Amino acid sequence: MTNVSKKRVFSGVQPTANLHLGNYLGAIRRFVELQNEPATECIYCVVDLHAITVPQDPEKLRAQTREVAAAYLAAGVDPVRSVIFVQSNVSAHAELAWILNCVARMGWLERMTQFKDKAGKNAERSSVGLFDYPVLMAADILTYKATHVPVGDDQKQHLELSRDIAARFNTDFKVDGFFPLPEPIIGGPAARVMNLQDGTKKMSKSDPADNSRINLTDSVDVMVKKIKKAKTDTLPMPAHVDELKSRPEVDNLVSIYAALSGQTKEQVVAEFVGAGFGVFKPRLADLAVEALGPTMTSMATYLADPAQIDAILRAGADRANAIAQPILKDTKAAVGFWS
Ligand code: AQP
Repeated sequence: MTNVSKKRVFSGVQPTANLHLGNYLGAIRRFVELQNEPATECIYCVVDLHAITVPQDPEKLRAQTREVAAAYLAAGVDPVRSVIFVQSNVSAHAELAWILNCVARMGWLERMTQFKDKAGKNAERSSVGLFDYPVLMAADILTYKATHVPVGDDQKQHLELSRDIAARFNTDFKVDGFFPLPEPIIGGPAARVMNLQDGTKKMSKSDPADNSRINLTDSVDVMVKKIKKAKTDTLPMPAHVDELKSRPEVDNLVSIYAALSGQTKEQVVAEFVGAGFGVFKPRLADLAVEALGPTMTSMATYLADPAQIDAILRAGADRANAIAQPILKDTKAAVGFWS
C-alpha cells in the first residue's frame, strides 16, 4: 500500500475567466507559503474538469488554463519544488470520482450551499456535474492522499464533505486510515475577499461587473482606478474593528489592506483611525501596486511564452500521474475490482 509520511498539500483553481484578488489572497499566495515550509510536498492543479460543470468556450478554456498556470508561476510557485499540472491530464481524478460517487450520499450533496447559489432557481437545468462538483473535489484531494488543502472560506463546506467521503470509504471497505482525512487551511483576513461594489457578496469571477473585482490580468493603472472607485461610506475610519461589522465594504478594504501588508485588521484600524477614504484609498492603492504589481507583470511575461507554460504542465502531469496511479491501484483493489 502507498503511504504518505510527510505533509502533502493539494489545491486547485478553475480555469474560468477573470482570475481575481480573492483567488490570489485566498488560495494562490498560500500555495507559495506552503511550498516554502519544510517537509511539505505541494501539488497544484488547474481544475479544468471542474470548469466544464458550466458551459465553456473550448478556445477560451485552453487560454484560461494557461492563465491559471501563469498565475501560479508568477506568484512564485516553483515547478521543480511543487507539481503544477492540468486536472484532465491525470485520468485518476475522473476514475476516483466515479468510485467516490458510489460512496457519497445524495443527502450530503443536497446540503451543499455552493450548488444552491450557483444553480439558483435553475437547478433542474444545471448539469449533473455542477451538482457532483464536491465529489470530484474529494477525488482531486484523495487521488494524492493529500493531508492539507489551502482554500478560500467558500470551499469550507466542500472540504468537510471530502473528509466525510474519505471516512466513509475507509469504513465501507474496511481499510482503516487508507485515505487521510484532509485538513483545510483557511483563515487570515483575506479568507473571503468581498465584491468591491457590494461588501455582502464575495469577489467572484462570474460577476458581470468588472469593477466588482481586481483581475490578476488588470494593468496596474486599472487596479488603482478600481480601488479608488470601490464603494465606501461617508464616515471616517473607525476606532475599533467591531465597528466594521455594519460597514461591509469598509471591512473588506481593511481586510485587503491587512492581507497585503501582513498585518491584522486591528493594526490597520489603529493606523488609520479617524482618517477619511481620501487618505486610506491612495495608501491601499500604493500597497496593492507594491504587493501585486510584480506578480501581474510576471504573469504577462509567462503568458507571452505559452510553449514554456505547456512544457511545465506536461512535466507536471507526468509527476502527478506517478503519484496518483499507485494510489488508484490500491483503491481499486480495496473496492474489489478485478485486475
Ligand atoms: N472571494 C474570494 N476570497 C477568497 N478566496 C476565494 N476563492 C474564490 N473566491 C474567493 C478561492 O480561490 C480558489 C479558487 O477558486 P475557484 O476558481 O476554484 O472557484 P470559485 O470559488 O468558484 O471562484 P469564484 O471566483 O467565486 O468563481 P465563480 O464566480 O465561478 O463562483 C478557491 O480556493 C476558492 O476558495
